[in-house]
Amino acid sequence: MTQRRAAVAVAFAFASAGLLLGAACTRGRGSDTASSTTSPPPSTSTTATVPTTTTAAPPVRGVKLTEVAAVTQPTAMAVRADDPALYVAEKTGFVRRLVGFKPEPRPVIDVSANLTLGSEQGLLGLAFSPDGRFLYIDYTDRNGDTHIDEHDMTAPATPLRRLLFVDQPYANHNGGQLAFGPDGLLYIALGDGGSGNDPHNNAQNLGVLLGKILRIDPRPDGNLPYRIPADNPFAGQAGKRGEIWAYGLRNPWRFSFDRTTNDMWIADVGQGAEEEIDLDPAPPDGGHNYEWPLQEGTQRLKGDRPAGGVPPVYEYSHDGGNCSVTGGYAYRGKALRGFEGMYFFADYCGGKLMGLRNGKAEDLHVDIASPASFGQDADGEVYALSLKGSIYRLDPK
Ligand SMILES: [Ca+2]
Repeated sequence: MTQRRAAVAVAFAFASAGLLLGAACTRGRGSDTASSTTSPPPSTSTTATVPTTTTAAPPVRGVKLTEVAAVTQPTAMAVRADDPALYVAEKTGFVRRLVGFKPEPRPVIDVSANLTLGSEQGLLGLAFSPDGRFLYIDYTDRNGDTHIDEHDMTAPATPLRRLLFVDQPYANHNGGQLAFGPDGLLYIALGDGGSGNDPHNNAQNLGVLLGKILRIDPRPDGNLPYRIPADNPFAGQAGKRGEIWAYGLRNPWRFSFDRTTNDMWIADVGQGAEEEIDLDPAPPDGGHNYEWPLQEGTQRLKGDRPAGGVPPVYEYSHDGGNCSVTGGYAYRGKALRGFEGMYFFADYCGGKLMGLRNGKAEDLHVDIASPASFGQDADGEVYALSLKGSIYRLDPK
């Protein structure tokens, strides 16, 4: 499926360019022989089905970008129930409310005094509780450690409530995505802690939170800041963290749920060679091992494939200037007829908008400067966020 030439020099060049997203940060593996594994498309996935539209209108000719807003270094976007505004996280520590795509002068949240701002650090994610009352943010503090805090939208003067603190051994691979699933629970992305080749083997260690996606009920339980759902895959198992939903991840910077099918899409940033997109088909059942650092994509890195490991549904190499996958959304809006169910993503360095469907990705011939993230509004329309400061809506060409 992919070319297998190591792109170490290219990777280093981009790594020095102030990357946000945890691209290559270590030596290549020389003449490693790639695993013979292939990564077949999920034959039973609901994403393989393209729903027909209810109208007879023809598909649109293509996608173009419309710049709708200008902010500072946007890293994430969210919408809130019964609120027409868009909420944007700025890497520098502000959550902005955009009304009619115009940022309000006062930020909703300001954690700018409590941040480190290395390339993969800062304010990295935000998500609203399904009822819109609470806003959750993910940021790295002055020591580079991860905080996930809760803000009560109905009591804005109340200090942030600390939900989760995770010590980060290195500056890179902090994850950052927050999203509520179709089950109403909060999912949290955490990278492997950083450096290269996951030196502490965090991603395969079910006793630690790094290198995972977590699933929690964020409301407190007595003195406990959150609850662990009893049906989490490792809940109640000795030596394993009950918060863990998925593991074997390097830096799952962005993940999302298909709002129609509930498929879970995970874009896991690769190291020196392969960028990967993983899929937990609906109903997502969790507990899956996405194989990092034993494998990078479908290439052998530190060991054999683990029993029950799940290879990516799509991977691409660093050839041609790619460096770091930015995951997006399966399209469920109305404007882009013919794109229903297509998973939009981009590469942070390559900058091309891509669409994945039925295991195949196509170049949509749209260039985005430094695409750090994507967003989805209440209607399912999708936005691309450029770290250079623009928010673009994906519109019909
Ligand atoms: Ca993997």
